[in-house]
Amino acid sequence: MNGIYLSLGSNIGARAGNIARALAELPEHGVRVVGRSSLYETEPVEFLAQGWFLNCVVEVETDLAPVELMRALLDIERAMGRERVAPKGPRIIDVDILLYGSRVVREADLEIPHPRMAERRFVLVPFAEIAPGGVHPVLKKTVAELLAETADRSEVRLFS
Ligand code: PH2
Ligand code: MG
Ligand code: MG
Repeated sequence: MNGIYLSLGSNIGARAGNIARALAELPEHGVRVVGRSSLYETEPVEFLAQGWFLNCVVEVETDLAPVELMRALLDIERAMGRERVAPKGPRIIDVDILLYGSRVVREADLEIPHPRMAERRFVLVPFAEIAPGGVHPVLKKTVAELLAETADRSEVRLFS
């Protein structure tokens, strides 16, 4: 069965430290990290006039329902002082739900699977590192297939 997967990104300040802090906060909210990808340095997409990001994907376990999980992630972002300057613009931390098992959620404030995940190498490359066989429940394709087929050509490099 599909697990629950989150994408983390940061392109302001101590990027690796920001991601580490968000990961450390997850257990305080009832979210256990059971797998994580490497960190990748990634070219900004969609909103281009901003610095490169660090991104990773983690697998988690939680009893929180999708909306509760989203609220917990927003709490973590707020506690870390995230300001929403521009949509898709620079941010200290961004934590998004990619997949929640095979659940499909289509609400105004929450969409799962993440609506743009198939168009983003900064998601698909780290995702394929930890779960190439994860299945997108709407597109009915694996993460490895989505990565092979994506039209996105933006750069994603292993960060060391
Ligand atoms: N997040 C965005 C928009 N663009 N580009 C990269 N490389 N990484 C991101 O996390 C990212 C982005 C909106 O959430
Ligand atoms: Mg977000
Ligand atoms: Mg996002």
